[in-house]
Amino acid sequence: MDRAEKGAFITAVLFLSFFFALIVYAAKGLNIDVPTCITDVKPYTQGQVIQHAPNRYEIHYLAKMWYFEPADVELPVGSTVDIYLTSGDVIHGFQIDGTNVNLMAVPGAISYARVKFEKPGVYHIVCHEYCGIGHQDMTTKIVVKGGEQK
Ligand SMILES: [Cu+2]
Repeated sequence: MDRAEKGAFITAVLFLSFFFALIVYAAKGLNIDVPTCITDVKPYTQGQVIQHAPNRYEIHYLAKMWYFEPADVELPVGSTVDIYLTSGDVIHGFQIDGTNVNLMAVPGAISYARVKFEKPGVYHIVCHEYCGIGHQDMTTKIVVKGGEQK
């Protein structure tokens, strides 16, 4: 192997190892893992908000052409929320702006993510997977209230 080739090869391997190590560290050390597909929650056909304790919520989102259920949820600041997501028809996307929640709504399956809302404000949720003629209007929001308003 040419010396320059060898150098480029070693540099590439070092870079990729570094990136890979950081991703593993984020997932295992900081618990910022990829969304889970879960099997221990029964499929549901209605969206709902369940409160378990002060600041502890569970939201079952149902994505359908072309809306999310429940729509416009209000939560107190500091809430930790378990997000469950399924679809009533086709594949939809689900992204909560300002957080790293980015899921797919798959009919027959349930996606799961946990998120903590540390700051008050309006968190818009958009469908980012093409789902038909009304796709661009498929949004909802979570309004987080309380604490110090800026
Ligand atoms: Cu959609």
